Amino acid sequence: MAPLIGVVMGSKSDLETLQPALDLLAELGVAHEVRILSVHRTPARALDYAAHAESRGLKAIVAAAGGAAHLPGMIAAATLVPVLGVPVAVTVLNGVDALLSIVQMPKGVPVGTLAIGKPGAANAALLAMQIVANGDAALRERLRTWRAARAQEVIASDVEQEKLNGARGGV
Ligand code: RP5
Repeated sequence: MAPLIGVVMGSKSDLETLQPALDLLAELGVAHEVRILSVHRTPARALDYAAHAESRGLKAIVAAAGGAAHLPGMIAAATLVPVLGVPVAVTVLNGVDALLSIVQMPKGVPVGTLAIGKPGAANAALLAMQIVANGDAALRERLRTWRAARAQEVIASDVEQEKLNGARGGV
């Protein structure tokens, strides 16, 4: 099946950070592809990918990078497919450098910026799927079920905690 979501990163070393995104895309059954594209080491390949994203049918691109982190912005500059940026913590600045780089896109070329690291990667995948779900009712229902299950986990923890409180005769 043709990919609907592209997951791109500046280096193979970013892959571990992106794993939660890939796991969610697989769990929710959304066709996706993974590419290693560096805008400072392989600029032509990165821009070619962005230039053909729309015609290839991609509906959203998750773009992750660390350090100066210009990949999401450069991809966004070459396509109208929504780009969701994930800052990766790889330098002594622990991802704050990448966060500021990605979030501070100048007016006119937006990059939706998520949190640093694995939580941001997971949320980027969820947001990308929510974009796809605008035209896919079945996917929207899978996302609804997934989110309800997360709520159920918290409720189960709270019920367990209430039992402990009761056993102690109150906190
Ligand atoms: C960025 O530089 C990449 O996104 C990666 O986070 C960082 C380090 O890359 P490697 O030196 O591990 O290839 O472009």
